[in-house]
Amino acid sequence: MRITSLLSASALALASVTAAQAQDSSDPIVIPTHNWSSQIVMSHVVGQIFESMGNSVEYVSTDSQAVYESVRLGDVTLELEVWEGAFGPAFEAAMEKGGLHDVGDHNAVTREDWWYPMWTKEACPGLPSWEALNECAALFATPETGDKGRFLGGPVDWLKHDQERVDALGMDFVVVNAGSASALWAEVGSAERDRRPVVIFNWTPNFVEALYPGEFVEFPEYVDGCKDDPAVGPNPEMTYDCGNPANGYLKKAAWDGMEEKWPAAYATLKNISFTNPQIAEMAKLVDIDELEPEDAAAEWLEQNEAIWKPWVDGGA
Ligand code: TMO
Repeated sequence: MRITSLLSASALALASVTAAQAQDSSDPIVIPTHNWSSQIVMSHVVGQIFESMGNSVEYVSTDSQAVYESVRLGDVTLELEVWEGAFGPAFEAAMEKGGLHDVGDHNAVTREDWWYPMWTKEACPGLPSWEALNECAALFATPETGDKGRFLGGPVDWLKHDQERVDALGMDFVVVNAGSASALWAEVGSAERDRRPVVIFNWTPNFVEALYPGEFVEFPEYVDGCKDDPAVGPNPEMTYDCGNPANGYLKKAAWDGMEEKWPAAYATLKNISFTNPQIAEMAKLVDIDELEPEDAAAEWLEQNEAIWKPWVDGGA
């Protein structure tokens, strides 16, 4: 009798501790959005998951490099797409200062680099080697770039250091930065009509792979140090003489204070893991199907309950 009541008393105490821990703050969880579609849709997918758990959520559109400083300071709560190629250095620098941490990887392999639609290779058959691309530079010349080839890079905040790479490898190319991701897709679309050779910045997972067969240019392989140590890579005097990682990570990051303030949402965030096809699908819902990001997220959640519901139920 005594043992039973003792047991149930401690079971009760345990239950109430668990309940107290699972109580999330009513303050909004602040989720940053950037300038490419999968990240915006994924942010709304996760935001709507948090709302389904009773949390309140606020979205802020932010610079994709400066966001790591904002997460570190707790001004925004988390970041859902930390791409190794574009954001690895900013993420790692912020972690060294302290205030944010790695909440684990998505089940995805990423690559971000110079890319061409397949018809380009008919005009420049030595592709995908970067040396072959460079020998074909004149094929990519435009009035804007004179006798050099034009490489259409992404918006500047993705900080790809393309010009440094062109300089370090002695390439006959001029880097032009697109104002938006959609300007990249417009370039491929207009080149398709007369099968004009183009080389642009692209990445995977993305919707593009379903629409245009293509390949990444093969640069000298990425190795640690090539972005900051001149001695590393084929040019002993310059940095950035390599491609981006061909098997890059895609991580989630959170403000260190998130777990204490929103323990249930944090537990769910830890469980969240999207795959390459799921991420490409999120981009497709906006870039091909032309849904608004909120609606794309709602649609994704409706079609994929079996994937995300266990992240919530198993989350506490
Ligand atoms: C960061 N991005 C996926 C656009 O390369």
